[in-house]
Amino acid sequence: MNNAFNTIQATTEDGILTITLNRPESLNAYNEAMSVELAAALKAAERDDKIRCVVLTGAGRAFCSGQDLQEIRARYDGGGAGGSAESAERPSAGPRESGGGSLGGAGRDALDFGGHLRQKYNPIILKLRTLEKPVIAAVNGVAAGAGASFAFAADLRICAQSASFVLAFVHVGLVPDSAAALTLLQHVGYAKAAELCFLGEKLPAEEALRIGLVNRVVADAELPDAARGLALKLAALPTRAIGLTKRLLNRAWTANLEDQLEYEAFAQQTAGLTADHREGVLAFLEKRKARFLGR
Ligand code: T3D
Repeated sequence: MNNAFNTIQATTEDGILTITLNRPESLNAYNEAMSVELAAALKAAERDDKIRCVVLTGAGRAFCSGQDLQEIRARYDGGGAGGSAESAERPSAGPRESGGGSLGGAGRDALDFGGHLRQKYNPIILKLRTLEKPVIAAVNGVAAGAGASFAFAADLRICAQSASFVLAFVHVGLVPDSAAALTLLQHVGYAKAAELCFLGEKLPAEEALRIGLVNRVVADAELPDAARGLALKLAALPTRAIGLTKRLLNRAWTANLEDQLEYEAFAQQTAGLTADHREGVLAFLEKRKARFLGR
């Protein structure tokens, strides 16, 4: 994996791609450059058969503080990285304020929040959810706003004891995005999802574990090793079967029983033709440990 990145680090070892969001001075706030680099790293993960598990984590004391609010402020001034290429290039229609910070200073086209989500967030969430390899969020500290959404979109969440989640959108007058409302509903149900989104209060890791939002909580110092141990375990399993299982889990939210059963038949047909399926059966019968190759 090419690690010529500025806002993330990407390292591959033992079949595990570890992506570290790396803007610790802003608690790894998500900006234009990070969106491009994260998309590139995930695309590479998708294409590289040697990568059999992805770990997403943060540098410093946070996981990710969500959208870079400095970048949003730049939009008020008619500049910034938001929105479609078209709207970003078009000059602001409204009068400008020197010094910025006021909504009134921006033309409406510069404030293309919907376009910004479609371009910079939605493809990342789709990739995390549809990548046919397991994705672990190793939540090392606070995960706020879309930073929390990224963690919720991962398949598994392992947290440091001091980590927390803050659905911070409400504090800046925005709605949960990057599928947070959907994933939260899936993980914890309506009542808790509504409470977390409406109030935007900090949810500590232990409480997140209690309500089923995260899979494991470990001592802060143990997080890197614990995440690596889990990733190694997953990377040694039949990757194609796990990828197909991910498809089944994703479809199950909207499928009816007949559709799900039919899709399972397709998925099982595909899995049944993999080398790893054969290896699993033979290893069982020969009373030895299976050696899965991800094929
Ligand atoms: O179109 C669109 O783009 C819409 C998309 C929206 C998606 C979203 O994610 S909206 C939500 C954006 N995120 C937030 O509102 C969270 C803002 N941050 C916080 O609420 C707090 O920082 C935390 C709860 C995450 C952590 O609090 P704390 O007390 O541990 O740290 P702090 O002192 O607030 O922050 C430390 C530094 O990081 C500080 O900078 P400084 O003063 O040391 O120079 C702070 O300004 C900076 N920082 C934290 N979050 C962000 C940030 N800078 C830019 N953007 C941030 N999101």
